[in-house]
Amino acid sequence: MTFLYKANATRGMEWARFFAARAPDLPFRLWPDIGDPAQVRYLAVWTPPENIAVTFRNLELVFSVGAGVDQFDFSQLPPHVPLIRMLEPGIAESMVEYVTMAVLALHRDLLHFIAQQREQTWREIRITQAAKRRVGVMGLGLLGQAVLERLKAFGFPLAGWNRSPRTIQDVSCYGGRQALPEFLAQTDILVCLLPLTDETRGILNTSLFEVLPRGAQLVNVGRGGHLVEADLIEALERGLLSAAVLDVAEQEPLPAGHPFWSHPRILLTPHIASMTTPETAVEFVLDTIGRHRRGETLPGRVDRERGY
Ligand code: NDP
Ligand code: OXD
Repeated sequence: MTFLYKANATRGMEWARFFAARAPDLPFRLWPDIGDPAQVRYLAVWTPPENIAVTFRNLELVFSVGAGVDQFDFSQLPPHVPLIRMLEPGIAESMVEYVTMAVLALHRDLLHFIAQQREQTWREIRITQAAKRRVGVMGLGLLGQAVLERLKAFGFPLAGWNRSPRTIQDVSCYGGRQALPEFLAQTDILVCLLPLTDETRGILNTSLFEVLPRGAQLVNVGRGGHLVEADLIEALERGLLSAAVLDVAEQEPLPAGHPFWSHPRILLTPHIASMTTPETAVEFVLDTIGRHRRGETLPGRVDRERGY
């Protein structure tokens, strides 16, 4: 019986160390050293291997090493094998830091000041009070809620939009598609923390940007597929949006020559908003394996119908 890991190799070595310490009886293998595939009961992956069901015929659990699962083709996974997304605290902590950084950078016009510094221009821009900058988060799951909780400290008026209704103290919550325009119309900085599904693909597009207050700003930390990239460029040109912070792109790494590389109103990072922490990830994975063996419910189990 083995545990197979297929993701970032350097972090995989750390997983191996924590496995050896915490679960010495469960052999841990790093891709591509898969050993006997019939022995693989547990698989943790970022990009899934091909023919999972045929190659690993005795699989019991598949883990995503990230919080998102859109990289999986669910039809390739045996229906009886639970797919578990990563629920370890390191992901939320680093996401909270990143979104706080992005919202504050946009709120305090950082992109303007970077450009001014390059031009050796010393010019002030009036400060907008946090109380007058409305921040709205799309997706009130684990990460969206954690982000909103931290943003409360700055005094921004906060709102959130979600598929099903939510109640969060000091946050105006909007539920369902019909409530989206009302949510957008009062959002100056829009943060996307949705999962990528058939319903959310391309949601950040021209018609959405047109409902935001003119000159609104965008933070996309969900997935590149949420954003229609050409629509963002056009929205920046038309002044519908004034700036964007993007951590994700439709194609990663971003191809050479892509307009995002050099756009003065876009701050781009290479999908680093948050990262799974090996130590706590191993804790989570081992806890889940224990629960599975005892026939208990599995936190993080993906609902394949919903797509997340
Ligand atoms: P969760 O599953 O906890 O939350 C997702 C939330 O989105 C839920 O509240 C859900 O609503 C809501 N939602 C789903 N579909 C829709 C829809 N069609 N319309 C409105 N709301 C919807 O996920 P997490 O918060 O843990 O993660 C969110 C995403 O963040 C991940 O899927 C991943 O894509 C991205 N991510 C990006 C990282 C990065 O480094 N850039 C790192 C980690 C995650 P409901 O309550 O009804 O289920
Ligand atoms: C994740 C990610 O989904 O890193 O965890 O994007």
